[in-house]
Amino acid sequence: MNYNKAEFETSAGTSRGLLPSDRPEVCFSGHSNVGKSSMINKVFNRRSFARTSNKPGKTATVNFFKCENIRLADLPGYGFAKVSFDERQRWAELMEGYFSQGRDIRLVFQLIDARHKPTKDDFDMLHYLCDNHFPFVVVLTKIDKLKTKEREKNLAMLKEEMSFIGEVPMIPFSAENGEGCDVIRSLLDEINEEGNIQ
Ligand SMILES: Nc1nc2c(ncn2[C@@H]2O[C@H](COP(=O)(O)OP(=O)(O)OP(=O)(O)O)[C@@H](O)[C@H]2O)c(=O)[nH]1
Ligand SMILES: [Mg+2]
Repeated sequence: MNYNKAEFETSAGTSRGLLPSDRPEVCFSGHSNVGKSSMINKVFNRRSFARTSNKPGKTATVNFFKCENIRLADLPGYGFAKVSFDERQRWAELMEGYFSQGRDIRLVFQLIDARHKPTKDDFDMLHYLCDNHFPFVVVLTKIDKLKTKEREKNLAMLKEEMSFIGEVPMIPFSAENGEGCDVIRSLLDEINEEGNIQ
């Protein structure tokens, strides 16, 4: 896939604003601040294609991008405590809408911070993906922040904590130094080629 061909499509703040699902789609899910937008920027070689921030809760909308045959959805993060009740309701409506519309979701990139145990929200999301048979891979973000020893220890801990996902791949990733980018691109390339056949 030619990664330079990616372009921003639109942002949706409510489920009614979501684009119709008319092409193979991948999405980026995870806790607020885990690195979803940074990952998109790294994979697509852009500095601020998807907006990123130090402040959790930066992405409050579903942001759609397309590249050749596929569509990408940068999802707003979960687990951010300091938002109002109304804002949380809006988030829930948007995300429930996104996952229940029967969209042509070919792969969910489920991001988990490589430095910590998954949160309760992470576990809820992983169970949701398993129970509803969404195809997904786990991306372990911010791996550059771990020294070799810590890295080995954490990878073993994360494998153990998430053993219920079975054979689902866990991909160490860094938006800082690009580790794991090639694996992510080969997954995207495969889906892009599937999109060509139709
Ligand atoms: N060192 C390091 N920092 C990272 C990495 N990925 C993201 N960050 C930093 O983590 C912060 C949050 O990144 P975002 O990409 O905005 O996170 P997000 O998941 O999109 O967050 P929301 O939009 O709030 O859901 C930023 O300060 C990034 O620079 C990484 O792989 N390594
Ligand atoms: Mg974001």
